[in-house]
Amino acid sequence: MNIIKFGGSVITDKTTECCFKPNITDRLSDELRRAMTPFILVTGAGSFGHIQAKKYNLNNGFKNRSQLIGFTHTHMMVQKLNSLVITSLYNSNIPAVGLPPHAFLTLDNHITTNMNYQIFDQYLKLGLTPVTYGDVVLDKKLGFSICSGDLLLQLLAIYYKPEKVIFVMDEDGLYTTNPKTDPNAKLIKQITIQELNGLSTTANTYADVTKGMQGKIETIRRIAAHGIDTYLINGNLDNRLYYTLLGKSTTHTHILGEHQ
Ligand code: IP8
Repeated sequence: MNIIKFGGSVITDKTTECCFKPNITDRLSDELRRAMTPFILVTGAGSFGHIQAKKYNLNNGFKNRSQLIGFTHTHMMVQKLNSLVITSLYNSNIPAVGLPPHAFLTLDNHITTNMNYQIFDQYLKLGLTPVTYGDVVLDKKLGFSICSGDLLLQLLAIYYKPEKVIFVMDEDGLYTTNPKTDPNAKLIKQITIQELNGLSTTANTYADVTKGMQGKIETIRRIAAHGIDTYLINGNLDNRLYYTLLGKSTTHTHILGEHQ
């Protein structure tokens, strides 16, 4: 089994509120269908969540009642994105089910306190692909806060110990420096966690409420510590996901899980 995250920057246009990318999502769904390997899908919120969560300052918790309508708006939009992704999978004949995080997980000052894995177990057993996503959730200390797709991916990876964790992003993988600003940036094909530690300070960062690339590296570290391999791939290009799923040679970054 594999655990895959469709990044918000791949399946949405992050510069325009609630702008879905149907063609890319449909092609990725088709690659998943062709690969014929069981998986859990997590999606980022992209422009269906980050713009709204920032506007209502949701990640810092409940401060006043005027945020509540922002909670609902953000929740509505990420749910809408989930429905668009499920529809895309459905059109590729992949039986899937949307699992909203606020219904199976709670946080306490951003830390997970309660996560219902049984709901994933049961759907997987039936042959249904769980599709979950970054959302606003209850937070014991803060009232509510953001649960990112990366946190979900990390929790699910540690629980299921998948063969591969795959981040589908809008770049070819991890670079030696920020490829958006440095023309000499070089793609890293394979890296150990020890090597990655030396790189983290130069990593690219995006204006996300959930920390972007910097947070992703922290997530990858935690996943690798459990001996799980992570791949960073470009979802904008044909067959990168398909070949990675099949273990065939393609362009990506492979972060090796730590094996004691
Ligand atoms: O895009 C963020 O999830 P992410 C969720 O995976 C919201 O960081 C609601 C902004």
